[in-house]
Amino acid sequence: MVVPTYNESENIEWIVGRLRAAQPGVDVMIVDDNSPDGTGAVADRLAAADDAISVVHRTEKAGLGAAYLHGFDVALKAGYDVIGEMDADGSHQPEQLQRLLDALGTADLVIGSRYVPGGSVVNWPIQRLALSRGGNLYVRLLLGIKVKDATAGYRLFRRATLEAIDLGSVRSTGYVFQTDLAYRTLARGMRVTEVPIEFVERERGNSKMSGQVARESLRMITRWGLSERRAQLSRSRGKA
Ligand SMILES: Nc1nc2c(ncn2[C@@H]2O[C@H](COP(=O)(O)OP(=O)(O)OP(=O)(O)O)[C@@H](O)[C@H]2O)c(=O)[nH]1
Ligand SMILES: [Mg+2]
Repeated sequence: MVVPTYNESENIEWIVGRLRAAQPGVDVMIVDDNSPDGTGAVADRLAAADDAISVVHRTEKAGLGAAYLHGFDVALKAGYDVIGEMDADGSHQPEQLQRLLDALGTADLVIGSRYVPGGSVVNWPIQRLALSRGGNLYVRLLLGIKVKDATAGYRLFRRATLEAIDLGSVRSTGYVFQTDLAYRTLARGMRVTEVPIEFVERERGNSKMSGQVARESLRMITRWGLSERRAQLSRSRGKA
């Protein structure tokens, strides 16, 4: 599991401890963007005490997408067959990882979803829920995909999936990165399965969600949606 961190010193030991307890067979890679709050040093201490934990230190905050691309690259080179994503703030419960693992048998990408039956969000203000639901609706309409929670960040990828989706050409850095990867997986004809999770709002530390991150999402989804429509149009002209 790749766990990106930026200023999660209050959370990282707690969440990694829970993950190691819930899934002793799963290795953990913390990817820290030189957090000013010292998260990187806490991560180093955890890694020194447990061979299943490793740390990738990056020089500056460059967004969630960039951190994941770096982590995936290291994990692919290390030979892992299944590579996952999980937030460090407690929103993704390690005790529910088994649900994602169970679904992997028939999927190329498994998404822990808030918006399929049985999924839920705990402690989100109505505005935050509206932004997330609205964003997902926009994604479904513009991209024409059926995924209910395309922005979710609790995931498992098969190695073959990450190898197929051309990570070198990914440009998204904020949360739209998640949508980008789901969209690329579907475009390759690969199977995406959603399993319900209970997403819990962070109790400690600060959100990195920002207007800039939201604007990047809107801009890129619109751009992909328009080129999808153009491709459909030229396909139907070709048939006519
Ligand atoms: N390495 C790295 N990690 C990041 C970056 N931005 C966010 N993260 C991590 O990505 C995960 C998700 O970010 P959050 O700030 O929790 O975003 P969020 O879940 O939408 O916001 P909240 O609802 O407030 O929790 C957390 O583990 C963050 O520490 C970044 O630029 N670099
Ligand atoms: Mg969070």
